[in-house]
Amino acid sequence: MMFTQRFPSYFDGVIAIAPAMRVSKGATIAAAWDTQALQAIAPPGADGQPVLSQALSNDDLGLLRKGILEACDAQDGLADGLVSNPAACKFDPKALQCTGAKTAECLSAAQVGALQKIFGGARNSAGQPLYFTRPRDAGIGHPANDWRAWKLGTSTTAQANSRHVFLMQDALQGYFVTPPDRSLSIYRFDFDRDPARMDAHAWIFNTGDDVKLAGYKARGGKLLFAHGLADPIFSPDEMVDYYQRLSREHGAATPDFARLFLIPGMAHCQGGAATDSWDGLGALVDWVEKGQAPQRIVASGTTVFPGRTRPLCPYPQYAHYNGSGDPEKAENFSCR
Ligand SMILES: [Ca+2]
Repeated sequence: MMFTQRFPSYFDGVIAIAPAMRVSKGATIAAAWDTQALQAIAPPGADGQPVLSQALSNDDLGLLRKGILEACDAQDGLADGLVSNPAACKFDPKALQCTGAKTAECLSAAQVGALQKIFGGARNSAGQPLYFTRPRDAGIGHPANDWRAWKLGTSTTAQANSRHVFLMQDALQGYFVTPPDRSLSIYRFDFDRDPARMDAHAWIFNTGDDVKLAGYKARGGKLLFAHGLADPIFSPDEMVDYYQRLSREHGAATPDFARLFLIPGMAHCQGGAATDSWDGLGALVDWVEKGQAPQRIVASGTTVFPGRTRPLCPYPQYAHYNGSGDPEKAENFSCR
C-alpha cells in the first residue's frame, strides 16, 4: 500500500494481502482490547493469577464455530463449512450462552461478553471506535486457524505466550509510542489516554487514509487486495472499509484498477478452514500484461478441505452455490 501511495512509479501491479494499514494506532489497540477482554475472564492458575490461554478452551472455540455455521453457513446456498456471504451473517455469541451453569454445550455469560467485545471492536470510554468490528466467520473457531496463537496462546501459567502479548507488547513499548515507554503494558493499555501516544508512528506508517491513489491510478497501476475473513490480527472489516472509501472516491471506475477478494475461513494471509491456495500473482500478471481483470480466481483447499475448489469473487460479490452439481467444484458456484 505504501508503494501505491508514495512510490507509485515503482510497480505496474501490486497485491496487498491483509494489509497492515494501521499496525500501531489500530491493530495494536485492538490487540490490547482483545487481550484485556480475555484476561478479565481467564481462570486463575495455581498461583492465583489469570491464565490467558484458558479464557476459551478449544472446545469453546469449536462451539463458536458450530454456532456461526448453524446461523450463517447456508446463507450462501450451501452448508459446506464456509460462510461465504459475510454481509448476511449477523450472528451474536449470545445465542451460545448457558441458561444455567457452564457446560460443554454452551458458553458462560463472561465468555459471551468477551467475544461480543472482540467482535464489536476496540472503543474508548465515550464509545467511539478505535479500530474495526470483525466478521462472524466460522474459521476463527477451527483449530487450523491461528486465532488461538494470536489472542490466547497455549501457556498454562500467568506468563502468557499469545502473539498479542509477546510480539505486540514489545513493539508497543519500544516502537509504537513516542517516546518509547518500557512501563507500558498491553494488559493496562488505557483506551482514552494511550492512543494519542501513537500519533507519531501512525503519521509515518499508516496507509489507511489515501484513497485517491492519484499517481498510481494515473499511470495505469493495478491493485489486487485479498483478506482472510478469519484473520485474527487485521480485521477484514478494515479492508472492506478501505475498499468502500476507494469506491466512493472513484465510482464505477474503481474495479478497473482495484479489486478486493475476501477469502472465507482464511486466517492471517494463509491457512485455516479455507480454500487458501490461489494464484494471485498469475491473476495480477494477466491483469497488468493482458488487460484481463480478474472476474473470479479459483482457489483450492489444502489441509482442511483437500480436493475442494471455490471461486474467490471480487467484492462486493461472493461465491454462491448454483444449487446443483458437485459441491466440491468451483464451476458450480457463481459470483453474485
Ligand atoms: Ca456455506
